[in-house]
Amino acid sequence: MIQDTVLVVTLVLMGAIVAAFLFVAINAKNDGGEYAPIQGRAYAIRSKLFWVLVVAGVLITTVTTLDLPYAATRGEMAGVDKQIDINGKQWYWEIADTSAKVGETVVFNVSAGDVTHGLGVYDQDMRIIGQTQAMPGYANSLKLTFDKPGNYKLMCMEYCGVAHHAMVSDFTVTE
Ligand SMILES: [Cu+2]
Repeated sequence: MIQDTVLVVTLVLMGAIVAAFLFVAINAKNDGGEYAPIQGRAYAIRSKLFWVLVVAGVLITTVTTLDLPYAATRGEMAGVDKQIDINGKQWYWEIADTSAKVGETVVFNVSAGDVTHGLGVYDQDMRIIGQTQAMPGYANSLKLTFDKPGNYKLMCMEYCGVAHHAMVSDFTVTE
């Protein structure tokens, strides 16, 4: 799971920062030595590190945003197996088709008939795999590929009135 990887990487990096602080704190007791040469070296490292971080930041941002499921909103329909219209209303979903096959790439064209709703798609472990706003007069397209069979849930993610919590529908993915 990507969340677990992110957690481990975060903990490792936090550990590295803590170790750096401890190293500085422990070594701060020695006040011997000239400050200027150390400062010179530190500034040289810092200016290199700055550019490393800039390049890393641009690369990481680019790579991690390429995979956002909103390509369909920009009209990119290559590799799409089916499109399903979904209309949110107080307090139910009108869904043109409630099933897909494993491996299929589906584009949900999401709109709303009264007030603003939010469509969240959850897998069988109740992990959210995609979401988009459902707005009257607009169609937002959410592109998802279903890798695992099972019973998925479509739930409203925007408070829309007293029965908001009841806006739950099933979506079945078969082998
Ligand atoms: Cu709602």
